[in-house]
Amino acid sequence: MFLKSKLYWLLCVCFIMGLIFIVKHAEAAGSVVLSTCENPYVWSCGTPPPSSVTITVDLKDPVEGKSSIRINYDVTAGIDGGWMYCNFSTPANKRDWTKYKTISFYLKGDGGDNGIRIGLTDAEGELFLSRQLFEMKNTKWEKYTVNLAVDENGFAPGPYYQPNKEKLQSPGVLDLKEIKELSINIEDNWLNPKKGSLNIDQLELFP
Ligand SMILES: [Ca+2]
Ligand SMILES: [Ca+2]
Repeated sequence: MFLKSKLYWLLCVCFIMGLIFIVKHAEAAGSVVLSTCENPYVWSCGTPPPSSVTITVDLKDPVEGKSSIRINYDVTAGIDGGWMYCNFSTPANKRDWTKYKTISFYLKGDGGDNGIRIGLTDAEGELFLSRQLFEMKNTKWEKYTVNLAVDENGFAPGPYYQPNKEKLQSPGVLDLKEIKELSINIEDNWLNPKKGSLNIDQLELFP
């Protein structure tokens, strides 16, 4: 009897663990990796001279694979105190994100006072920025997750680069059907120096 009940409970535990494994596995299978950050050429960056921004692969200490993407920026001497932009053109370009609820990525800062916001441009050209400012004070890898929605843990309409609202079909609505662009937007602390570096790795969408 004792042996029988022991076997029963053992089978129960195995069954539950099996279920947990299947559920976890199913979730992982439903995610999609946007970038493993092994190839710098799918990223494009711009800033007016004499400011500068460069994108390279960093082989030291990646989260996944062989490398992460490293962005070095110096916008100290730029127009209006500097401007920079860094966008991820493919494979985000016109991709249907409607199946996904969150985006995650790994970020490592340089200890400086600046931060980034993740930006999404929808099919109508509307720019949305993550409400959370991801600070560069943290010099260790950290995983961040953002809701793919206009809400407090997600995005808000960006304050600049917006198309004419009257011509839009869904102003203020983040339409995930054709995401044109994923961007990294440096936000400075309004003090000098407006320069530094950051590393980013493993951008992924989750259902
Ligand atoms: Ca990588
Ligand atoms: Ca819209």
